Amino acid sequence: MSESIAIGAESTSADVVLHCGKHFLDLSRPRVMGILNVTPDSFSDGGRHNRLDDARRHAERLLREGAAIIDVGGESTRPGADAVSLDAERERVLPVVETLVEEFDALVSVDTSSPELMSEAAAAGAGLINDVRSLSRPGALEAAAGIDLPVCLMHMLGEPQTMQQAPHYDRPIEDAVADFLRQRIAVYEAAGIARERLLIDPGFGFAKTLAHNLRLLHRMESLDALGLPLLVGMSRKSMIGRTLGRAVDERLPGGLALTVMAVERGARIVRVHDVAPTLDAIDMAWAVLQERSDHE
Ligand code: 8Y4
Repeated sequence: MSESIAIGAESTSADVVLHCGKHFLDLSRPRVMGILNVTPDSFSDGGRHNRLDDARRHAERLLREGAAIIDVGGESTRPGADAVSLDAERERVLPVVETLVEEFDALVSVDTSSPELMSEAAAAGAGLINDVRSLSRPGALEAAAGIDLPVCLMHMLGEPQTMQQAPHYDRPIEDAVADFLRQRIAVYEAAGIARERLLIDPGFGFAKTLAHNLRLLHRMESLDALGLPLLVGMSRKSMIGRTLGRAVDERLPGGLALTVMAVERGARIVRVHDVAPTLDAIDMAWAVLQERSDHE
């Protein structure tokens, strides 16, 4: 019988356990983050109670299908979407965070750029901060530093409203993204946010052309060099729509292919709409990848 000897982990970000408030998130294998939009363009617009009811029902399904995290967002970051006031965002997001924490004991991630909402969501029991603007709003760094939760640091240039107006990089996209993340990590650390609290995300679809997005996924292993757990969000995005010529509701198979490629390149959290099929794709890919780490 041949012996397999476990040698040190190949990836520096492997075997991390993130401390997310009262939850521990074991990233020794890839996990699924389920998307819960509470924007007016999602679900019913039949007032507060219906909205909360719809959010609760959808979250229950995401959790039942195996999501480890629920990402709750109240601002649409689609190019061209209207800016949302703090009051409107707060009123959409906070009741949902409270409900998911109280009723389901869920690990909730709050998708916001607002420092006030970060603090309030943390007080309501959220376990992770997901800011696509990487704490660039005034007061956001300080707010996040004052909250003892992990923070996802995502690459984007400019604002969601305008970021897709001819994005251009003078260097290979993966180098530009890695440098941006490196610089931001230094800023975060200087502000008192420990490296151990950080996740990194290449920001697929944010200030990137189709060619940028495809290349960035292909070269994503170069971001692993930063030694932090990698989160990716590609679910239903236009990189699938443009490549395959598919409408938003026809992008799942394309998304599953991207998920498998991301997991193979080190992704430890995949942010998606379709949890059950994504988890199957991840579990299948992961089973094959065990052969790599066991026998190298
Ligand atoms: C169809 C459906 C077309 C959704 C586009 C979209 C990311 C993220 C978003 C991401 C992290 C989106 C909040 C954009 N994307 N957070 N948030 N990473 N960390 N667009 O890639 O889903 S919103």
